[in-house]
Amino acid sequence: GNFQAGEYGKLLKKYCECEQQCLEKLMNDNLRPFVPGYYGIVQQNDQDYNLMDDLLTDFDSPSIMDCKMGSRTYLEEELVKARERPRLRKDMYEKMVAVDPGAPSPEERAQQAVLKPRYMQWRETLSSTATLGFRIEGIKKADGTCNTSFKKTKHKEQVMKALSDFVDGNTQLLRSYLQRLEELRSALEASEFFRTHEVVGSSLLFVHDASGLARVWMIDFGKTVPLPPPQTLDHRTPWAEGNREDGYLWGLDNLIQIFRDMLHD
Ligand code: 4IP
Ligand code: MN
Repeated sequence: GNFQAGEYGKLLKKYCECEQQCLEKLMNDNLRPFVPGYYGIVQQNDQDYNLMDDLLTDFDSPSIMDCKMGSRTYLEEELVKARERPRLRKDMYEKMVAVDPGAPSPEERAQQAVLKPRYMQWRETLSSTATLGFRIEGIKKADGTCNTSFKKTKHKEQVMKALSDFVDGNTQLLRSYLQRLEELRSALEASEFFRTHEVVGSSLLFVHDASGLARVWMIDFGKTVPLPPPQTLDHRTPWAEGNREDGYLWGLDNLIQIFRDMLHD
């Protein structure tokens, strides 16, 4: 996989230059408390890794949820590439028909393949990414149960049910998460890094345990790229090709509202 066990409390993640650049800059940004601590590149068996904090260390039998943020899950440059040199993806066609045999167009069916942006957009509209600006990717609970079947979790009510199941109906946990999400939003709105980067495919990692400790971190910066200066994003304006908006804060606003609604606040 992408990970190797590091020293105690640390994690080795397969090297990605883009992610390395981001983590380095984030160590000097006000978002630092919301990302894993980063300690540079290390080698093991001829493979490079980024060394970072293992966010689960302080938890006892943690429950974990991965939410992919933003209204777009592929980079604009991937769209350009797919137009200039279209690459037919049989693997993505297979993943598509496994979920919905009726999804491919007649042309896609004939070639038994789809282009990446088409697959990514289909995933976005099937899930809550397109309508809420985030989607649940997976939940692993303390009792060992693991759920990654959220591909069709699209409507607000479905999201609420998944969240409520994740916290086992514990409203104190919902409150702790809500507070942390609001702190994160304030930090994002003040962040120089965030203003100057297109943040795509990045997740929020939710972690809690029976002690009541609940945290949220930003993870996965493999598709987070700097904008050409002086361009900046507000992360709320709807995307139109060329504006590079990613809908990250729009999604976070919606997620926060859902937590509030669950608490009847
Ligand atoms: C995956 O689709 C995810 O979107 C991956 O994103 C993406 O990797 C894969 O693209 C795509 O096949 P499913 O989740 O439906 O399986 P993530 O890494 O954020 O999970 P990229 O490379 O875009 O980050 P390919 O091109 O790597 O297959
Ligand atoms: Mn991810």
